[in-house]
Amino acid sequence: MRVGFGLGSNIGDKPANIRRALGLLESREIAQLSAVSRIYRTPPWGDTDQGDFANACAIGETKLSPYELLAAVKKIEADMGREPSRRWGPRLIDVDILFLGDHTLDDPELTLPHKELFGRGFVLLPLAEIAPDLVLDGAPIADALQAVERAGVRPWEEG
Ligand code: PH2
Ligand code: MG
Ligand code: MG
Repeated sequence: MRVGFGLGSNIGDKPANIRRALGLLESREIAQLSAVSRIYRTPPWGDTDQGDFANACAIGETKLSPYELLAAVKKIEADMGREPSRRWGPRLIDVDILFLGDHTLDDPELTLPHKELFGRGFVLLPLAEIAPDLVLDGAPIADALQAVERAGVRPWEEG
């Protein structure tokens, strides 16, 4: 089944953390990735009292069920050394499941598609880069991207 991931980091070597998590998604056979976006530098959203994030998105194929997938990404976060923080606070690595096929799920543990996806330029821009024709919950990603605030979201290299 097709799966989309959103990755974020704002502690340590941020791009390296993103790349390591992407490598673990593949080496642990959680998903076979078919497209990975560039890494973007993004202003902190939701809680602005912290450093910029590195963000990226990836798309692939998985055989795992929603909750197996959730456990697997949580294990990557824990194994990489993520420590508990405040809501929307600093994190070494965050691996979010953005969508899984056409699954819709509204559970405190897991919402599919990801509940805040449509409000977040730091997710929509990298996702649209690799899946410009994606439609989620009936909403074309291109339309969502037009509507969202995405000031300051830029490729990492631009500094
Ligand atoms: N993640 C959050 C809260 N705020 N801001 C940016 N720029 N990037 C993130 O990945 C991010 C955030 C909680 O998941
Ligand atoms: Mg997140
Ligand atoms: Mg998360």
